[in-house]
Amino acid sequence: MTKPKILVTRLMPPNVEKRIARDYDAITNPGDDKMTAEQIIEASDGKDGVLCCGGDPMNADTMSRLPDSVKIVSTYSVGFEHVDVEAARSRGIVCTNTPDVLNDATADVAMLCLLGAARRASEADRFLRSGQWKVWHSTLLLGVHLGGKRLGIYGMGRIGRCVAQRARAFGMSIHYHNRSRLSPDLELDATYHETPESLLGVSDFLSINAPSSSSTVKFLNAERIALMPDGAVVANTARGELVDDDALIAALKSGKVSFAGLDVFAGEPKLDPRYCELENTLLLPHIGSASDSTRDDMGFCCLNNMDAFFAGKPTLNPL
Ligand code: 8YV
Repeated sequence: MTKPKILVTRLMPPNVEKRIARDYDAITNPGDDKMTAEQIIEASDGKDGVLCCGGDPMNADTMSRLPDSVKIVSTYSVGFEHVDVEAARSRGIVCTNTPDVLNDATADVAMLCLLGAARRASEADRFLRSGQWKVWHSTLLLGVHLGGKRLGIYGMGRIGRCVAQRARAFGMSIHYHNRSRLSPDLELDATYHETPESLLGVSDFLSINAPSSSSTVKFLNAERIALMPDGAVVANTARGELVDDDALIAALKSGKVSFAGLDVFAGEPKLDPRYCELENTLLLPHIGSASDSTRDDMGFCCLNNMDAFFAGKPTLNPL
């Protein structure tokens, strides 16, 4: 049987590359440069499918210009704001993503952001490395305690619920806002807030876990930050676009927000340089899903979807 022909826009982890080489006739990207829309369209010539990554320009224009041979676009990400699913559908192209396999890894990094920011991990690391640690004293690098605090989770989907599970073990009480209230078996002891404003009013800590969409862009703006308890801690492992950077930076400077742990940035890999000048930020280069097994599982998830598609079966994670 001839192998399906696919384009893989970025270098994959070795275990994923091996499976691609075994089961597909693939053009891969050993140089690993981010491909432009033109390059993706050109390299898709004669291909049956495209395995793309978060941030690849799979917008309406690209979808409209992909060769007719392309029947499936499988993104190596759970977020799919870069994939114009409607434009794909209008051309009969099936799209899939990678839900679930990265819930735990991303929730771990959300806790890293909450805890690392509140306990000043990156500032403490810089302090030590730069030779400033001369003597212990009782008020050295005091942070904010998590236990007994209220954690507001904006977006109580699969990842948000994994954050809640971890935060309970830290002694935090869980509050959340979601498009709709969860069923009791998923909500557990968490308190539902019908509006983001109500949630922010009780968020000593805030974890942003909602997808990027027209209704969530700049969710965390100056008006909403003003509703938060003084000295709140903010973590974002979802998308940078959900934060109004001017507003958060002003709040970090005034102390309204005491600390922020950020794994994602609007326009990344570029970020607002003012974040780097602030001591009260912990900044990570979008490593939410970056554990060895998770990145393999994301690749396998894409390939499971493609395998099913090319076997004439329904895909597992259709968008
Ligand atoms: C990825 C992500 O690092 O899955 C997502 O939506 O944000 C991350 O897991 C990235 O998008 C990989 O393509």
